[in-house]
Amino acid sequence: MALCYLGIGSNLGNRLNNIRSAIRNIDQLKGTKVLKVSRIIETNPLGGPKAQGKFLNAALRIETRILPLQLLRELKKIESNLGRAKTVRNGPRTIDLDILFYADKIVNRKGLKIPHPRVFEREFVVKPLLEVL
Ligand code: PH2
Ligand code: MG
Ligand code: MG
Repeated sequence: MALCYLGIGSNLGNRLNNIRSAIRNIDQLKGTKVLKVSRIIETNPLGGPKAQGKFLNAALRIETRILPLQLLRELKKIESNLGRAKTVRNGPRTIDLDILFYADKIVNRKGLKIPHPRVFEREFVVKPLLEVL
């Protein structure tokens, strides 16, 4: 089992439902358990198009047997099941699921960097993360 920390964000559609559904879906992944859920906070959008709406953000501590690259794939499946469409970088999204930390692993691939490279620059990530450490 690996301890792993995830960041969640949503600023499209029913943001609260999106986040709750994502958490339920993550908990239902094989060999995976959600151990702790942060409070859900509303945050101003950072980057992306000027006019996009505010985000709800949260963080999770999970334990999982799924390895990092497969976990990324599973999270992308959940994102797309919840209706996330491809959009512009940092643009509005129904749901965004990011791996922040995965045990003590360092991953440096094109599609996956762990720890998440911008964890410590982003208050909307750090604040919820501190609640679930
Ligand atoms: N995610 C981004 C870009 N900007 N801003 C907020 N407030 N919350 C986010 O989750 C967020 C963002 C890219 O993933
Ligand atoms: Mg993100
Ligand atoms: Mg993402």
